[in-house]
Amino acid sequence: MRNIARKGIHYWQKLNAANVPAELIENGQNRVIDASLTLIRERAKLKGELVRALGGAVASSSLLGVPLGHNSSFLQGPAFAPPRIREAIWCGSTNATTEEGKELNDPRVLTDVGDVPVQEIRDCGVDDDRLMKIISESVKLVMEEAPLRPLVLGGDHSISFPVVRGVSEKIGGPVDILHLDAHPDIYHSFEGNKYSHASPFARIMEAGYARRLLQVGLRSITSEGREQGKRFGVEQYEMRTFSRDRHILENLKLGEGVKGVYISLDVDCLDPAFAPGVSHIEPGGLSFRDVLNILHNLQADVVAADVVEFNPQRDTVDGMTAMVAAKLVRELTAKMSKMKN
Ligand SMILES: [Mn+2]
Repeated sequence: MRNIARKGIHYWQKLNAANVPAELIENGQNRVIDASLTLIRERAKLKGELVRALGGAVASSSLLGVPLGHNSSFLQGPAFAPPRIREAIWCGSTNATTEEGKELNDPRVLTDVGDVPVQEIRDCGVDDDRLMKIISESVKLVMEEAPLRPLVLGGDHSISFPVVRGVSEKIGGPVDILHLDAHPDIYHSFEGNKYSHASPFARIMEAGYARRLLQVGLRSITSEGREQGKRFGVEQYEMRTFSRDRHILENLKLGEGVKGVYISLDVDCLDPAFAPGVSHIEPGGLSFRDVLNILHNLQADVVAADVVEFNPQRDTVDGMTAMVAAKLVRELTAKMSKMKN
């Protein structure tokens, strides 16, 4: 399972394949990529048409899975998260109403456009520069179908860079980002990988895709993490001062002067007591209610969001963290989706 990155024909050059024309591989890759984007485009189109025909929605969440785990520095299990989260969203043990009363089985509140077929694309030898572009493109295809707004299911945290890039390019300017995480994920690069799950916010900030970046829940931060934070003007809220900062964080107003707000939710922002199914267990985190208080009280026009780093291979046998990740998705859905008054 840990070797999913090495399946397929990534290393076909090493196979003494000099006689295989590069064109043959390239044409095949193009066909697979076209087919992948076509499926997302057509599903988004249908869901957009349905929501518009029903009428009344000004913003509507649509799930987009990005089952990618190979940019993790430790475990790759987040690649298997999207189907587990979907299963938990619709689990019969609870109802389909969010805490503030939105009905998830109303397509004007929540639809699903499926997954970017990450493993299938990588299996064809497509590299990360191109894969990241496909992810950005998929996000734009969802946004093309207003009032749909992408709610992305990771995947490791590396996906936030291409997702935010897609969002920013589509709305034509930077977003404000609320990022909940034990880690700042802002290393210039990690173990030589600029797309590492420890680096998405360095890529986002250097490209100017975010105006403000607020990081909340931090408790595993190195001196490089702090320096990079200063360099990019990041507002870093650490857990050690959470009791002091609580009042600010539970009364946030974001997005004034920009075209939208993005929320990136790493499941490990939560204390492992609430969410054991993550790759990087880091004690001393937020409670589930802390996170909900921050989200519920946030004043913002949330244009897109992600929930990342849930690792089903580390979950309890009864899938407790899957339910936790699913509830984060449900409450984010409620935050994003809006009906006409
Ligand atoms: Mn993290």
